Amino acid sequence: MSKVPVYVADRVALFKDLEHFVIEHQAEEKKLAILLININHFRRINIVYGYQVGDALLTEFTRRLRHLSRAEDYIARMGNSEFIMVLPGILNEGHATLAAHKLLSSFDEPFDLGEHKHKITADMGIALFPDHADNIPGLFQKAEIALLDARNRVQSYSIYSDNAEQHNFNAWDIEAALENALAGDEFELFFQPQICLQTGHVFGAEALIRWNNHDRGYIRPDFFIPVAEKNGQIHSITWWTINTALRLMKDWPDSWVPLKVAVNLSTKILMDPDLTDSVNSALNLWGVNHHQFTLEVTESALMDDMAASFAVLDELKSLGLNISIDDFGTGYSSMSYFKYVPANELKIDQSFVRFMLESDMDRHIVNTVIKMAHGFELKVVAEGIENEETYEALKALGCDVAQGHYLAKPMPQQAFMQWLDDYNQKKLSKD
Ligand code: G
Ligand code: G
Ligand code: MN
Repeated sequence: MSKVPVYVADRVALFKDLEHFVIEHQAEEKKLAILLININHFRRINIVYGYQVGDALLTEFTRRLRHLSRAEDYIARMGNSEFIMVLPGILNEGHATLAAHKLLSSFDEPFDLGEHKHKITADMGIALFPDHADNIPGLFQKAEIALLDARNRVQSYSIYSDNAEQHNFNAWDIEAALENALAGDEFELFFQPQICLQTGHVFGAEALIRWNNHDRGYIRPDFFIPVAEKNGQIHSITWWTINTALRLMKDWPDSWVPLKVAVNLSTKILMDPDLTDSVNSALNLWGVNHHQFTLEVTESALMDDMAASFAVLDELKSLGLNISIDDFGTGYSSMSYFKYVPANELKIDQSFVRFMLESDMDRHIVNTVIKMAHGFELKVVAEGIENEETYEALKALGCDVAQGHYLAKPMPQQAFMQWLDDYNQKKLSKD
């Protein structure tokens, strides 16, 4: 068995080592591509299985990279889960794209890690010489920007472009833009449907904020929510989300059961002394039944200050609204206190659901969480369901509620109402 590739510890030496590529390419018409590749959620593999299995994954990962590369390509490990590939002598950008596709699709096949099978995903940023920079450090910088851009997309690779640089928020005053977003009416609320797995009825929807900035288009919440949490704007954004969700759900047509709406609550808001009163007032203002409103709190938010957060959730729950523990399974919390958690619902993190058919471990985790949650009389929501097989598997495991691209992506109010109508029609004709 080959050894785990060691890091390139000395970046200066690496850059020097790669300089000859640039010199050779200066003389010819050909291009040079730098690929920066990162294995997603690698740390979790080390945590769940241990380093030995993590190392086996790195070894197999490197083998796949080598298997698809040419003799003249250069491969090195840059960090814990980050690799670079240098592809000399390519003719155009299309060749780099082709290589990216080939590499990424080689990860579709689950990794055989001794007793376990595990499916991974990776992101890739690509920069080209001489198009994007005329020296090695410059190319690496552009590849980093492209990698950041790739993380921000559905497609998991990105070639550097000035457009990608717009996602480099160091170069953009996102805080100032965010200050203007509410007044400028730049926020939109999308809804992603949730279905009762056992009956097929619509359960409700998760409300998800979208920021459509006048200058830069859609900016993902992963980017701007942390900024808003730091500068305090998360408060006004949360109240906008809650009030908009309640206002819009008043227009939803009747379904089999009164539909629920779920809103994500930032950790920063959970400790707001006015939280309970404000939520209560908003529900009364819009005339929405407390049982139809759900607040999603991440598992890690609860861990920060368990006693305090449990007290707040207790108060909210006693008002009659629903509490859902979001991203469950990623917070490494201990099982022992779960009998005390003031919640109605657990949402299994999508990273476990996504590959539960390919990964024995993920399926095992999902099954265990469902059993445990039911033991504590909590409903279980699975999100990140992308195909029918996963939907059926979850149904067979006794999971309660389903959410994911297989059913529908998050969408604006009008599209959501249309979707509801279509879904209910289809269901009627099937029953
Ligand atoms: O919708 P999307 O997959 O892009 O969401 C990315 C992250 O942003 C998710 O973790 C989601 O919970 C969070 N998010 C989406 N809308 C809101 C919101 O209105 N408030 C808060 N605090 N987080 C949100
Ligand atoms: O962190 P939180 O669980 O709130 O994140 C919810 C986000 O997950 C939603 O904004 C939605 O865009 C995303 N999501 C939901 N279902 C799927 C899915 O099936 N596939 C992918 N890739 N994302 C999903
Ligand atoms: Mn959520």
